[in-house]
Amino acid sequence: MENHQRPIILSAMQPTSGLTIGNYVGALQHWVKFQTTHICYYCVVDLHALTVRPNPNELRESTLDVAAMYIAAGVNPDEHTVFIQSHVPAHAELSWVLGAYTGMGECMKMTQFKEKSEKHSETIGLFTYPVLMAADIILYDANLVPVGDDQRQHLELARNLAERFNHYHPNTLVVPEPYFPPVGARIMSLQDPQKKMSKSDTNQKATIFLTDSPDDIRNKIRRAVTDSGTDIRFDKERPAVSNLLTLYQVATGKSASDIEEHFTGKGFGALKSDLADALVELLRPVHERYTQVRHDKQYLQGVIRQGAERAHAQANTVLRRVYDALGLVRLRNE
Ligand code: AQP
Repeated sequence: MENHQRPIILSAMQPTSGLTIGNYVGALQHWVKFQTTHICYYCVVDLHALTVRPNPNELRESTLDVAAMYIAAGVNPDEHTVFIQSHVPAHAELSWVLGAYTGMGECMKMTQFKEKSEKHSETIGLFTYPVLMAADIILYDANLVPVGDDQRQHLELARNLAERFNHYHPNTLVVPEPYFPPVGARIMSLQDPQKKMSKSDTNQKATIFLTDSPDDIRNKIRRAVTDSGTDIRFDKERPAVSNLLTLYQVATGKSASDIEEHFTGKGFGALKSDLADALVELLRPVHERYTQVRHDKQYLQGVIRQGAERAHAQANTVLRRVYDALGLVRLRNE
């Protein structure tokens, strides 16, 4: 196995549409922080998005939207690798190998498989999605995978598959560790606090997109559902208010106790108005950079071309190691 100086990170998002404040809080903002301590691979997983059969023109656009948003949020593509999954065929190849080590029951019990099968057709793509995700991670010898709480089961499978493969073929794969953020690991829908905020939610009022205008943000926060009762504090029994407070905590960086003190004696109107202001400020620089990057087609193409080359080199090293361990025959000059 290669001996890198810094530990390696792999994480990714699906270009099923533009990114949400949930994606930002649960993952993207942490990707940015890890850049000083890790070697980072940040991927746009377009092959995963195929599982919900997106419109081709929309997929083409949103793949570039998501790559541009990584950079706008602060990912540095000069020092780290920003790439598109379909540009590196090794993802699909390793996924096939790992499929031979995955039990049917392991995929069957995945919550996302059950939920998405209800919304879309029940397909082999949705069923084997977590195996492809394991391949995404394992291909880069990733030590750490920063993700939101909804990815807990998928990460567990990736770890199990790496360990199982190593049991049959010792010292071949790095077993990845998940990183779940201490605050905001699961941001909930603004319209139904029992449901995770999702970029593919059909109710536009439920989700704040990173590209939403300040007016849109203010409107969506104003219309967000609240719980019964009037006091404003973190409380598991009152998930709507807790969700708004969590967003406020992330946007301001204040402690939970300072926030509760700040809102003592105030009503939902004050919470919503302060939260909307804080989110608008949080996203203002992201908006500005996004507009620049997304419109600079040549720059973006350069980033993903360079990313594809770097990712390809790393992924092929690991894939070759796997093929050798499995006994697949090399061509003479390889
Ligand atoms: N609501 C959320 N709160 C915190 N983190 C979240 N993530 C997603 N939603 C939230 C994290 O964002 C990363 C990228 O997610 P993904 O693109 O792989 O797909 P997902 O988890 O299925 O996210 P969405 O937004 O719900 O997408 P769709 O609607 O396409 O299924 C992951 O780290 C995820 O945990």
